[in-house]
Amino acid sequence: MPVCPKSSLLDHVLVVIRTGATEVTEKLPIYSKTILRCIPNYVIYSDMEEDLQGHHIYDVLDQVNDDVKKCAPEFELYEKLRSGGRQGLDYETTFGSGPSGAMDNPGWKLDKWKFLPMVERALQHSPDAKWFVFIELDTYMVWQNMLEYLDKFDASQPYYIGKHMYIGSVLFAHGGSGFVLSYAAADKVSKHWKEHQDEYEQYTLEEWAGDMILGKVLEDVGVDLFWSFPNFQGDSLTTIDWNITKIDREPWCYAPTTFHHMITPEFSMVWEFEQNWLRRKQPGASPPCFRDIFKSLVLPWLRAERSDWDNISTGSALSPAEQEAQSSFEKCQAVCGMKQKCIQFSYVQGKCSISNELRLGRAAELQCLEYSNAAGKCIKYETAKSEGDGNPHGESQVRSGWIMNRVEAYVTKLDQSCDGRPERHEWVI
Ligand SMILES: *[C@@H]1O[C@H](CO)[C@@H](O)[C@H](O)[C@H]1NC(C)=O
Ligand SMILES: *[C@H]1O[C@H](CO)[C@@H](O)[C@H](O)[C@H]1NC(C)=O
Repeated sequence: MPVCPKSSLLDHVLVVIRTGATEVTEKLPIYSKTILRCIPNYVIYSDMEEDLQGHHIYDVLDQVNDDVKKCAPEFELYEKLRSGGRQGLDYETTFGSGPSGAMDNPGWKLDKWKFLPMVERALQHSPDAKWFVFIELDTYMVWQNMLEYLDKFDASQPYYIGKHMYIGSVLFAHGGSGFVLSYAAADKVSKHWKEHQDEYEQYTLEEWAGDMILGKVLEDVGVDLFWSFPNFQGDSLTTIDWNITKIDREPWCYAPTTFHHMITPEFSMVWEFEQNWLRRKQPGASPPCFRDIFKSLVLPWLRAERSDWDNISTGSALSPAEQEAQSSFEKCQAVCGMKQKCIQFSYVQGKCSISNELRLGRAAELQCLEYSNAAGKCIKYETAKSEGDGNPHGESQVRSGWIMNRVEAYVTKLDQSCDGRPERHEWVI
């Protein structure tokens, strides 16, 4: 049995999971094995109604006007799903294609239509809830932190809480990072949407991001976004820069409620970490912060050299004098060592990359040259030059390394930045 967090809010939060038929079979199993086990009230909204792996999944698009369904091309997928289910879909429809990956998956294009009906449905589903937490299947939610965080707000007020983002002049909470509406805010959105459904459907036809469309409605009803970075943030365990700084806040001393773009092994790692934390937790103890997660799950993996490992950074350019670094792992390491701020590097046959940012990265056979945050994955790999030397663990494998004394100094410096503060510093409130 898992250890689950205790909170007086436990029965007053509805967790709303937004997904699509093209991804749900692959992503639901790890969700069920981990975080869903501790969430008493949740609901799953999708573009197709079905019973799957013991869960009922709702079609949240059934309220979209029929005229829209006829004229918006992305509803072709919806109609296909309604008539033939998932079986009839081809590979490209399911996974998308092209460099941006997920971005041109028809399932993703359909996604923007779910946001407004989803709020209304969630209210109907749990009319007594105080809070509605909206996440996606690749969002890992640190449930104990979410509960503790929400407890700091007055649920009777209209609240819209999340990681800030802009498209044009519209400010909104980024969907993949997770966001929260209090009952009062959700109720305003729902009422306003019902009165202006045609206008917002027209707006949705013209725009591409559902989280932004919802942000527009919140703006229209006069509910401001509460900027909660880094309690909400958009990176995964392995791709986050552990000192990423936005709106003058460094994550280290804060408690995360979400990680985004999380893959199955990362779900397992953070879940195990949370379980251990909850088992040892004393009443009133501080919540797990970024620094605690770093020390348990990242630091033990860092070393001077790791084979078949890609730290996933874009790196800074090497000067002509440093081109020699391209000739071997050791020379690459030496160049990083000579640059004062360089903390990690990676090497694959003929290509050295260095970086001042600390990221864990992932086991990999190929070196990632371009990582897309939007797609949540590497979009350009270095193709290993095959020299036909018959050595599968030779120079064509990517290797990474960290400058370990700098990692130590990095941790010390960031720790001091938390410990030097007079008050508790885990939450943006
Ligand atoms: C973390 O980032 C901040 C802001 O960019 C910078 O001032 C600080 O030196 C960085 N800390 C470390 C340990 O690199
Ligand atoms: C990590 O590896 C990538 C290549 O995979 C490289 O471009 C980058 O510079 C390395 N990052 C760091 C921080 O060393």
